[in-house]
Amino acid sequence: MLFRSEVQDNGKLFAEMFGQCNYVPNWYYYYGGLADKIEGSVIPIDKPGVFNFTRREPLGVIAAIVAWNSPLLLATWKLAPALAAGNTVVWKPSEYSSVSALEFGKLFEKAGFPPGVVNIVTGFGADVGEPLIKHPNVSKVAFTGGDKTGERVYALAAQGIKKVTLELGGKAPVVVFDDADLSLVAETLRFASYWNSGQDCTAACRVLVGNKKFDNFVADFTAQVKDMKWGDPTSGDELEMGSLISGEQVQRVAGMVDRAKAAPGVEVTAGGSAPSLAGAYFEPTVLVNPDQRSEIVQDEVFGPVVTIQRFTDEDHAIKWANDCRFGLASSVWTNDVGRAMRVSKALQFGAVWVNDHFTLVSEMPHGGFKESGYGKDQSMYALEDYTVAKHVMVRSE
Ligand code: TXE
Repeated sequence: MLFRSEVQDNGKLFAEMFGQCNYVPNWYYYYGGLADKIEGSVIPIDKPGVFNFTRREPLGVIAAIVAWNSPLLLATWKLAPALAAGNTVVWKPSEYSSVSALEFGKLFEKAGFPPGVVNIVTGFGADVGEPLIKHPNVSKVAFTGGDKTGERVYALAAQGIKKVTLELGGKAPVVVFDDADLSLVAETLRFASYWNSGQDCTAACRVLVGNKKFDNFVADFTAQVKDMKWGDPTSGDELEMGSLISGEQVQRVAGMVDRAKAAPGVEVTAGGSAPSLAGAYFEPTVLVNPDQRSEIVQDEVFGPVVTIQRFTDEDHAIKWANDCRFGLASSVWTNDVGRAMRVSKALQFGAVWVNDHFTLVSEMPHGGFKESGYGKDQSMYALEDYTVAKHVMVRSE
């Protein structure tokens, strides 16, 4: 029921959701194991007769407000560490995808969580999300969503001086050097660019390729994309892409692609439009040579669209990769370890994969630079973000 509800809510493939449902317990397992390892420290000071220590304490009530693209997984990234740190949570799923939250909530009851520890409220952001943020008992807001909404959430939370973590949009560059294994890149991006119909903030959507291998890569990747199987998410396991969340999301993506196609020098090598099918579909699309300052390169599409640009040297690649207001995820493809270390240091993104893209694990921090927000989901960093340190000094003589 759980994964079916999410497929029906947002058009995700069964296979994707089935995988996520098998994946989500990892986070509860990982943070369940950390719940009794939140330590303070005894700090020696040069002052006789005084005993000095710190404690890490829970914040209280956490408002967890999440987006629709991976509702259960995004909420898990907040609930698991928040609960392990001793907080209670009020979870507001997106109005587009609330069913899986209500289904998942039943499991907390089944697991014996006392009433009031995990609470779920559904509804629109302005009607339910804003009063939740402003509630005097809410100590922290953990938000995942668009950058404009993130700005609004941040401003509201400031009124109560509440802690905030913001997981906002992304525009992940994929920097492919001439010595990279082009087939590996093309095969990996066939998944990492179009998984969840590209509606993912870490999606590999902005490819930068060195001069020498540019044409080969465009040909390889275009062949991969044209070979993709996509359609009705309930119609078979061999599919690689389902539908988008809604007709308006399709219109939004189509508008951005149409404006990009109209620009001089841009070539569409795969897809490029919404097929005449019932439902919210958009063809897996590849656009070649858009201008660096164009909307399709600078703004988050949040759809199955990949741009490919050519760079001349390492400095040029880094400059264009960083020339973006987002800073969530990125990848570098090279077999030169020195270059991999140099470029991963220079990239202004919260995650840099080398010869990979999209692998996310509970142990590693996930969170952005710049307008992709701040604070971390996952890892010990997230656990600490759901506690506060207290200093206690005891006169002992
Ligand atoms: O976001 P919205 P959506 C981003 C993704 C895209 C967007 C898509 O890049 O831009 O999210 O999700 C609630 N006060 N990420 O359209 O509109 C709303 O009800 C309080 C990045 O859903 O921002 C929903 O529950 N709450 C991410 C949630 O905010 C408000 C991964 C998000 O809604 C509100 C996934 C308000 N005024 C998506 N307005 C990452 N970085 O990991 C809306 N909401």
